[in-house]
Amino acid sequence: MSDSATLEAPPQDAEERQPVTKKEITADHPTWCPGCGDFSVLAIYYKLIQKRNIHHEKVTTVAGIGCSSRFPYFVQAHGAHYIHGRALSFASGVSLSRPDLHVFAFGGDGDAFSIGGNHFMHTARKNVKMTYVVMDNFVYGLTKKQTSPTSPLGFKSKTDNWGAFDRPINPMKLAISAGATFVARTSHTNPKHLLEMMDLAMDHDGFGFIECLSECTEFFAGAFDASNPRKGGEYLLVPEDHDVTDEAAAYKLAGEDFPGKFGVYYQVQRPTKNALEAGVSDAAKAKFEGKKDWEVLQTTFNRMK
Ligand SMILES: Cc1ncc(C[n+]2csc(CCOP(=O)(O)OP(=O)(O)O)c2C)c(N)n1
Ligand code: SF4
Ligand SMILES: [Mg+2]
Repeated sequence: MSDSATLEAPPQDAEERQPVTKKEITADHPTWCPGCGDFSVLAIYYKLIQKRNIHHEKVTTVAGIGCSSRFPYFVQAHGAHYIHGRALSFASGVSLSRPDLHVFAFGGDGDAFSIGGNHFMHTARKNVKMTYVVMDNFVYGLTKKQTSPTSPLGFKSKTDNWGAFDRPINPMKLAISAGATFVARTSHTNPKHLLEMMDLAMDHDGFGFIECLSECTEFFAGAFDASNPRKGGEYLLVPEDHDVTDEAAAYKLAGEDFPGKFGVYYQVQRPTKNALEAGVSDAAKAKFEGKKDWEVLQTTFNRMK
């Protein structure tokens, strides 16, 4: 008898299993620079998975390319380190075909709003159920300091050594206007707040977007000091009387001068693409019930002949 045949199958009922431990969900050791804000975001992601007791086969971590996009390597679960800017298209496929999974996508400001800007807009408007955390460091970190779509005017980089001329995009305004149904802002310097935002986003039935300021200590050190009380700045929360269902109020909040406010700007319920298409995809799955993947592919190819 082979070894594999003697292995016991893991219990299927989550109730019977031991709570998820950090050891169980950590994979490779992160390779970021010392002090990089992404460490704190990853630590909070582990914490969230543990807090919510999501076993590894129930979570998917998808990312594009960039320092921040290295997340899937560090999580012992399903995941994909996908093409630069295309994380959301891959994550959408997973979300639509596997409603039993929690789909998390991570990335940087370049991945999300430059090469991936189009996918961001369309995933938001389609309201595909997932949580998307953008670690915004206002620079391309992995490729060693180029101007990103969120770099402030005058930022000197390898692509703008005279200082950036182009008006930066505002991720919060972009998300709200594109149709995201949960839009929040947080920072790596406030892990408690970051966990709170991720918890809320995870419970949201729709496309949940979080802009998380995450300092690139190597190429844009001090970028977020104005929001860090330890560096003489102020971490101001969204006022308690802010109505998260008021789109105009959310937009106004997003227009405040840097460092702005932190918290949930906008949250509404709108049918997800997942719910709207469930009937169509269930019918397609039923049609191919019992067939192997290659047989499904073969059927499709045969139709093209
Ligand atoms: C199609 C394609 N174009 C360009 C690149 C080069 N590239 C890799 S990461 C990156 C930008 C990374 O910046 P960001 O998304 O902000 O992530 P960070 O490293 O700052 O976390 C670029 C331009 C690539 N890998 N693939
Ligand atoms: S280059 Fe910047 S973003 Fe990349 S690991 Fe280093 S500090 Fe972090
Ligand atoms: Mg970046």
